[in-house]
Amino acid sequence: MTADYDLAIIGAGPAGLAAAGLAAELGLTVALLDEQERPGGQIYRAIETVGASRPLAAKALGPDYERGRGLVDAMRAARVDYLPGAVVWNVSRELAVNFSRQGGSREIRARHVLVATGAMERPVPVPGWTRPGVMTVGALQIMLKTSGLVADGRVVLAGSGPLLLLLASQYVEAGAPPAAVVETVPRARYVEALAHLPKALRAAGYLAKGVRLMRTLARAGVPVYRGASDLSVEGGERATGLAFRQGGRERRVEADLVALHQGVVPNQQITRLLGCNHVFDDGQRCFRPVLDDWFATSLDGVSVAGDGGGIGGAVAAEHAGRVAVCGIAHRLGALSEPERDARAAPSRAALDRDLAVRPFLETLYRPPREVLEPADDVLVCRCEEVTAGAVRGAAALGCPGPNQAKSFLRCGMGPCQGRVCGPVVSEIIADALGSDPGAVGYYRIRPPLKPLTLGELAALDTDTESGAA
Ligand SMILES: Cc1cc2nc3c(=O)[nH]c(=O)nc-3n(C[C@H](O)[C@@H](O)[C@H](O)COP(=O)(O)OP(=O)(O)OC[C@H]3O[C@@H](n4cnc5c(N)ncnc54)[C@H](O)[C@@H]3O)c2cc1C
Repeated sequence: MTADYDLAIIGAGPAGLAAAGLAAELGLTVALLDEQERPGGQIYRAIETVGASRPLAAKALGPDYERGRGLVDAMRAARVDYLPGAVVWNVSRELAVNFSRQGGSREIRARHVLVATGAMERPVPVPGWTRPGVMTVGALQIMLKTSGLVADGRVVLAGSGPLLLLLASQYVEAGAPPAAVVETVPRARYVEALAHLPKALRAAGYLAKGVRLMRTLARAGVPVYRGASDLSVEGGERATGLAFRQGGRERRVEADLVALHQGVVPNQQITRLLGCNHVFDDGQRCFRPVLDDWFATSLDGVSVAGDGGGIGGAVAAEHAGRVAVCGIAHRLGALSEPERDARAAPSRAALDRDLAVRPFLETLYRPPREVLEPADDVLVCRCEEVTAGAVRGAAALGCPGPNQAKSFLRCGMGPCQGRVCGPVVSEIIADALGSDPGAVGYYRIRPPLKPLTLGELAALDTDTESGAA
């Protein structure tokens, strides 16, 4: 089988952009595919358009956002076949990549595939989370970046993680301070996280940024409720408030919109589809693909860089993209072993420095049990309307894992293909069986990864021997 490209990169966030630029510089032929219409990924979403058309959003998004401009400009200047609006719905073990674009479907073949598909927000299945008027914090940030929009009315942000505080402060800068921030980090967790502080100081910039964000909220007079638990979105046809417990007291804040967040987890759809080995990372409380020192997976010819390989943040994603490309270029014969090592050394050192803050953050922001194992009447699979109780019931009947739960309940079989409920279904079954998610496993993922019309499928332009669909 002849390849169209040396390297196909899926995802044009910091990992994919940095990888594409370096790969082209090393003489590899590169295709860079992303379902978004513009490069930048999650963090640098709309970076090319935001300044000119939405100056307010640009100011609100802050200096870290600006870092993306250099990455995007370098990719644009490099010899890279950049394919925006390309939704990848299948990758075969023979390294054929199928994607929908402009109403049709295409296939490209590569000698190596780099998966740089980033992270997704962890589901936050608290009572009432499916009511109209509830969104995720990430979704609010997407509105701000792509359209310069802030939500109307009283916005309450609830949960934990750096993105929660970041968006709250971006809302302040945009002139729309949230009505309240409700943080679920227990007080004891701060003490526990202190053990990791000396190491975290190697990446002190992140700690300073956290302090800055909190100061911004304090200056704007945003009420911050700390140590909250038992979150529940109240309302009838739509959300009207958020109830929670704090310091042994029941509390309630009025809201027109509640935005929930409990950190992000790797997007593992493509590596699962390819049958790569995965491991459950207890520190990050999520599955991630098993990777070697060069970010290669267990399947020859497939690597992963960025948050898709384990959560490290945007700057780490960029460095990982470059290290991965050095490994790929060596595998494809474009770099000798000493050249590979020398070329990767600065990025590897920067990556190590940047990741030093992770144990601190992971300890502080470990998701609470009430989100990992929600109450029986809470919906966990929104597509097929399956509750946590139904999943527990299936486990009690002998269902040993998420794939069997699919046949019992259809959970994970809707349009999102388990992306939303996957992490929580594994947690619930593991807890019900007195096991751990690593042992009960995760959904088996099948193509198409994303909804695909028959017209797009019929238009598939391919001459593969293996067959694409
Ligand atoms: C909603 C959201 C907002 C975030 N905002 C911030 C922030 O403001 N600041 C911060 O520090 N961190 C933020 N993060 C964390 C963030 O993911 C960064 O750590 C960083 O963007 C990771 O870079 P990456 O290159 O690994 O992936 P990403 O930047 O996520 O890029 C992955 C790209 O892959 C594309 N992709 C995924 N699946 C497919 C497919 N099947 N076909 C085609 N393309 C695909 C996506 O469209 C995306 O552009 C956010 C995360 C989320 C989920």
